[in-house]
Amino acid sequence: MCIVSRSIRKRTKTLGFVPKFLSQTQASDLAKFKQDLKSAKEVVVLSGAGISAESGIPTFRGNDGLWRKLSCPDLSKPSVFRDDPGLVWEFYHFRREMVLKTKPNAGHIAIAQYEARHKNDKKVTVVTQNFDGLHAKAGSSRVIELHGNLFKTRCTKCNEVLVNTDSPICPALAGQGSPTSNKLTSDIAEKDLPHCKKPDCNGLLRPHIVWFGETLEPAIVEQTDAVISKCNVCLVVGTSSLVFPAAAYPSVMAAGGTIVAEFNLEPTLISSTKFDYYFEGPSSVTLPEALNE
Ligand code: BJW
Ligand code: ZN
Repeated sequence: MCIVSRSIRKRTKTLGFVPKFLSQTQASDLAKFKQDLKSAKEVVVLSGAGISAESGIPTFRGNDGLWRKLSCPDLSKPSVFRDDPGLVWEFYHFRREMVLKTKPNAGHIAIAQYEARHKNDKKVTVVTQNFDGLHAKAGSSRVIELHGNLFKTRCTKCNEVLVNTDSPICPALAGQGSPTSNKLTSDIAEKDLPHCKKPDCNGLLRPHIVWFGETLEPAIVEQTDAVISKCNVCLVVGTSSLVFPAAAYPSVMAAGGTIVAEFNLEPTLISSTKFDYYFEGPSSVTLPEALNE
């Protein structure tokens, strides 16, 4: 399958305006991108939910991104957890159980294999908005998780972060969290939800996920700033580029001279103005084509 690509940097620079998307397939852009990648020493893959869609995990803003008719901004707020932690835990229990059954797809694997092939001549870092752990499962060794991880908990009292892959995470959640139920409140009592095991704490645990209005972990932001400031080529994969600060990184990199290539099913709002390359199609197809030498 040949991927549709559009090279836009030269035109925006010389003409001073953004042309309409070019209509014909330009296979030569793929060759040019591969040439750019060849000379890169530091490569960043900035990924979003689209890369995991073909592993069976719904995207946030796609057609199947609703849970009980609620969208991600309806649920991903600290106030919702304060009001009904049981409801939020049901939502995360459903997602944990679903993700436990998934596997990395050809897109995740192409990135991990590219890193392995270039372990002596390039630094490849994945900066992901996803919290499904599939990049690490595929074998990527440098993964920065901007928005946390479904299989980590954080104590609301002592802030301890722990990995937890228990299924279910607590007995009260067994069989709960159906996405098709009409219930918008939970019957699960707070005392039956996961709690901190430190005897002197016993605080309520929450998913270690960054919700809207919460700041990203300072150490994560620092690590990300360090890799994006040195990056030569960035692949922006499967993100709508609507959520900040992640949405700002490609523009920051492009402004600093990084070559930026977008891989998506459809152009995003910023792709026509900010990026050098646009490769259209499912990332399980476009990434192997772009990364396999
Ligand atoms: C495929 C494909 C295939 C499909 N192949 N492609 C500056 C301006 C305006 C607002 C703000 C700002 N700075 C901060 C804010 C507020 C807010 C924000 O960004 N709001 C916007 C919505 C406007 N940001 C925050 O609150 C952040 N905190 C912060 O900045 O703190 C400081 C601060 C606070 C308040 C004010 C100002 C400063 C935290 C954001 C945390 C987001 N967390 C979530 C949690 C979800 C929880 C859950 O569901 O469990 O993270 S939101 C959700 O969106 C999730 C994702 O990681 C994130 C990004 O989504 P993503 O990955 O892009 O997915 P989709 O679904 O949107 O797109 C999928 C794409 O894939 C599409 O393009 C498809 O076409 C494509 N695709 N199949 C290739 N096979
Ligand atoms: Zn604790």
